[in-house]
Amino acid sequence: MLTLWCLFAFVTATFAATHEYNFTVLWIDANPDGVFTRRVLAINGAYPAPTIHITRGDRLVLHLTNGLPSHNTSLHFHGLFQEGSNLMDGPEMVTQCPIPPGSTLTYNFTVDSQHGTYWYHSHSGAQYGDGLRGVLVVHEKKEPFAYDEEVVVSISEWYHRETSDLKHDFLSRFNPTGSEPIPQNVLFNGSRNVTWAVAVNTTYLMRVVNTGLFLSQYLYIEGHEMTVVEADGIYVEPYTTDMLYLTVAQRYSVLVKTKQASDKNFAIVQVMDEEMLDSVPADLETRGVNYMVYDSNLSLPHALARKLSAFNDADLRPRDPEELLADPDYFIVLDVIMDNLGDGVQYSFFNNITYVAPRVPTLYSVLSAPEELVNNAAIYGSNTNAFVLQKDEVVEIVVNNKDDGRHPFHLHGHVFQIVAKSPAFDEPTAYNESAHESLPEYPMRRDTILVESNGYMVLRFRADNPGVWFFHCHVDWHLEQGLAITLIEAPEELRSQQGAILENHLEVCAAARIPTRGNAAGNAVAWLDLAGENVQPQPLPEGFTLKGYVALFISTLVGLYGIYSIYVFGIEDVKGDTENLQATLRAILSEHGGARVPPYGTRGSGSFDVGTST
Ligand SMILES: [Cu+2]
Repeated sequence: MLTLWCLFAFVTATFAATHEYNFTVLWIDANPDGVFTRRVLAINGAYPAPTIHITRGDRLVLHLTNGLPSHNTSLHFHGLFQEGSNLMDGPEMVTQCPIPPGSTLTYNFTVDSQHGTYWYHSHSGAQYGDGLRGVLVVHEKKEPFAYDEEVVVSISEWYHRETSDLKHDFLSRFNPTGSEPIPQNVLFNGSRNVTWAVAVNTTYLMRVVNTGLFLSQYLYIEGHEMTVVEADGIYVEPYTTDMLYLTVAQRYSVLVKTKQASDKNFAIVQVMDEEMLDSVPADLETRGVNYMVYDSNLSLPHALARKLSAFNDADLRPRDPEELLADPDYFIVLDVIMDNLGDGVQYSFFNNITYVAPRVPTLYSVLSAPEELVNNAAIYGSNTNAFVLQKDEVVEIVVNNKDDGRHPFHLHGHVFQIVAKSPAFDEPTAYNESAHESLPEYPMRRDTILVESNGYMVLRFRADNPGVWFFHCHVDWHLEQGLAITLIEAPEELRSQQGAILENHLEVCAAARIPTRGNAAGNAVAWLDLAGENVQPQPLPEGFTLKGYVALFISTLVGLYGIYSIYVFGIEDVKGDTENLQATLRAILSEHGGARVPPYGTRGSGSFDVGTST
């Protein structure tokens, strides 16, 4: 047995490769949509960011240097489980400190149990929308589907303004309805009007990723069908469709078979999900048209408008079916609402808590806490929406969307089973277990899923991956508004697995002046004392505050004074008019032989009497 194990270790060590990258993030000027030149985030001076290809079992070592003058950064590898490497997951203040300008942080991990299409992006607010995002493909030595060539496609929306400016205006009391910034365009592989030269009679594996930060998109190729074979890293039974719908962060791999003849070129059309926009400006181009080119001597087609539709991803069937996780041990029921707090800004809430980052990254709190307190959610703060899970528990997350917008939710460190997913409703409709007679026997799994307007969804997973994992809306405007919870999964196992924080990570925190020990308030002495922790703003006051009463009193006084002024000056005018009129009348009458007109005021103020003529 030992010999066998040694042989296995030898084989793995021989064939597993290490891919090492040095990425320096910088601003450069670029014009991705061909309309407007602006600063974009580039890696080593190049935009768009490169696609990383590795094979399952390989190690990825990525040294990320922040070359920006004034913004922090970070990197998350979306969809990767980071089994045993939670410190490498990337979201700032969850598993690491933000990387300040001039600092370098090394991400170093292996991908042992996953294959398929993933992506990497900054996890510092909405920053990746400026360009710090790329595709990451984990190849399998032998894929379970046949194809001739592979092509990677990223789609996203694009803004002409930088995300930090947009965020400033978005999270503002001057935007009390929380209207999300409206993008100017859609991009295809970081550009527009892209041409893709294809060969006849060829099967392409097209890996599609929505690397946007806000809008879902529809995608179709005129005259061609697409056979879905992978969703979010899960190989699925082939499912043929003529249109894809991808929320931000979702991925599909599709097989596209080209035609026998090259007598025509075809449009590849991407369309924004307009329903996610609060308003659609008349001049907004919601489509992007790219081209599948069979023959470059032939003209490019005009794309026709199509009825947009999305298949239900819960109907996909994993190629390696996993039985429904029955009888959950731990239930998390989350109600989504949007509301304004006392500063006038609109926030997003899970159960009336809007996520506010702690003073110490939550993973570091787990690693530095006294043993007896690691299971106590209180030390992780009152505004981080922290839930402590025990190893191997079956966890059920119910999301009841009481908002009339669509939200794509993402869980770090896992794929979840889609146990229930409702359609959209006119009025908020919460999950009601008794309304579901049967649950799927072998549910679809993925890591990012859309909850419909006023609808609900039910997700389950086994807490078998110790770590601090974020669960949040991937519309980054909503994440900026606080739509996130923190799962602290198997903290005791996590501590023995991760050990100490790496020296390099401590250096980054020191440079960012962020403590690496203590509870959410940074208190490493009195662990249950959270004085000084970051909290959400006070609620909007109910009824009148003292300030309100003072304002009411003053405005009442001003109002009364106004009425008094109208009375005084208004009557004076009338008086003047009356006197003038009487004087005119007297003049006319005296010209015509005279008549008696009493002087003004003798019949009472404000009235007059012309008298009787003689
Ligand atoms: Cu959202």
